[in-house]
Amino acid sequence: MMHNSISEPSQSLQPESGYLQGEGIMNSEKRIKHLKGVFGDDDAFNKLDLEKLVYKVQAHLPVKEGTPGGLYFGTTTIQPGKIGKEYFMTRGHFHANADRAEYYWGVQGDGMLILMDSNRCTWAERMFPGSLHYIGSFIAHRVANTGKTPLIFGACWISDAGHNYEEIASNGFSGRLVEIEGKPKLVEG
Ligand code: PAN
Ligand code: ZN
Repeated sequence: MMHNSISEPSQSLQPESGYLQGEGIMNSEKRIKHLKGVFGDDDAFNKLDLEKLVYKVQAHLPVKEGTPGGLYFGTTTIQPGKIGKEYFMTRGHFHANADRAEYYWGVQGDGMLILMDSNRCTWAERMFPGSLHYIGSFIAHRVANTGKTPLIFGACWISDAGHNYEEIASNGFSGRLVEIEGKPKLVEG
């Protein structure tokens, strides 16, 4: 049987800004106060305004978390800034089902996708408008804003991926992205 109906989509995505609008879009924010222990320089961290916004996430989560076969879609915006020498960045995570992959892509601004495998080997890929990043199985991922304007990136991940934040909260990444002589550099620690 055919349904003779043409409808408008329930959600929309502004291509320039990654902004999501419509039914059931989830919004969350991470301020300095939510990011204790994420950055290496505690003295610099403690001097900052606890309410300062570091990043926000918009997401469309059309199926219940953990459903096999579904997809999630999100936009993350990271403000420009540093804590000590380290750029503002996301907490970073492995997926709870660690073999679940994800795509990230750059929308606006300049950044770095920091990746770490299960042997704690860390590397980074430059992010820019139009850059495309396939984050394979068993790879922890976080993004730093290395520019002077907001860094916006898109993400698409599997609805039964889940998030394991504990591993990174306990052991961190093996490398940190810091600014040295005005340029981003990955250093031990
Ligand atoms: C992204 C991230 C988002 C925020 O949607 O969840 O960029 O980063 P944290 O979750 O590390 O705070 C994603 O990777 N989803 O799986
Ligand atoms: Zn992820």
